[in-house]
Amino acid sequence: MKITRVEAIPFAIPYVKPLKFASGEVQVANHVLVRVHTDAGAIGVAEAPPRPFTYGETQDGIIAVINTIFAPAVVGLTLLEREVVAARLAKTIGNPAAKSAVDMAIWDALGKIQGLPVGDMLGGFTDRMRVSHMLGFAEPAAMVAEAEKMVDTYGIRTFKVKVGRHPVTLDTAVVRALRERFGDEIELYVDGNRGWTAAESARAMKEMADLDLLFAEELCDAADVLGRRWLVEQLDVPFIADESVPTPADVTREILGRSATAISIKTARTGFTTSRRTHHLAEGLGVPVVMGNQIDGQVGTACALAFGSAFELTSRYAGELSNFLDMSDDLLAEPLQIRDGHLHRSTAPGIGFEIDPAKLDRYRTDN
Ligand code: MUC
Ligand code: MG
Repeated sequence: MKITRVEAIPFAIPYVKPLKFASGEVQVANHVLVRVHTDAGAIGVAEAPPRPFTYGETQDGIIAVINTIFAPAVVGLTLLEREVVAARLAKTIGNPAAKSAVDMAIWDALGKIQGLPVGDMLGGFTDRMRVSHMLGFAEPAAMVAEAEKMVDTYGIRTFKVKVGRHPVTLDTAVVRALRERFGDEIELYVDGNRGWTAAESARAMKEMADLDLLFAEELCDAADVLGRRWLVEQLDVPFIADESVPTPADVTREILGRSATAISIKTARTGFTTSRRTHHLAEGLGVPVVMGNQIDGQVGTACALAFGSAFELTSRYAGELSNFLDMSDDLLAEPLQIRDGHLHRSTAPGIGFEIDPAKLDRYRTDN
């Protein structure tokens, strides 16, 4: 069960509908497929999505850090030494998506060798998750039309609306239009990706006070320490920390500092090993968790689904598992299917997906 090689393969798959939000936009999934080879023959697979506007990583940077630092650090270890892997990767600062993909590919290889689904190895709480869909910036009518399509085609009934534009009424009008169109048929929450100040956020939340929001996420920057605490104190919905909590220590700081009252767990930035720590911490602190999406492809979504379905706390709310629907294609031999608002995780060993070799050949950019 020894790790013999780690590959980092760049690929590019265009989005049919780019996602736009306050901190950036994604037109093409320029991700990195990570493959961990073992002496048992099993190959573990995961993907790393570079998000320079969130964590500073780039596609080239992810490949470089894996090839030059992470691969030499883990080759020779066994798949059971995941804490040794974590300690060695932690010696390098940052690079959350690169570290997470290596970690999840190791779990995938271990599951394949053991003949066990990773979701069961992690906790096995349920076999499915409710899906929440993210609505990126557009005109109100287009955002309502997209939500209608998601309700009609996939049965999705939870929507996270991207906000953070100026004037704030651009966004509050969208949320109002969605509530008017669907009534209490849908759950709604908002994510500002730090686009507003604390005062703008407070004003927007007052304007939306009658719209029955489930959560508000990262409306203003956590670096505005007192402003954010002032904002969070006056809200009557949980305030989710997302990009401000890439590590368990950040979760502790934000929650105990009263700058957030809920957290987003993203396997794309904390893998399985650190996401498990973050989950236990959230449970101990008594804060709600939402499984977030780092604008993942289907590989990353299968990872989030495996983790989210493993625990009661991470599967209580709908998980953000649908961004892949906006991509023109993907790498899986059997695409993920959202039905009746749910994604069911595979019962296959490992994370539970197979890469289609022809698709990888088509989209990889290193050949
Ligand atoms: C989200 O929840 O913020 C947008 C930027 C990022 O890093 O993740 C996405 C979604
Ligand atoms: Mg967010």
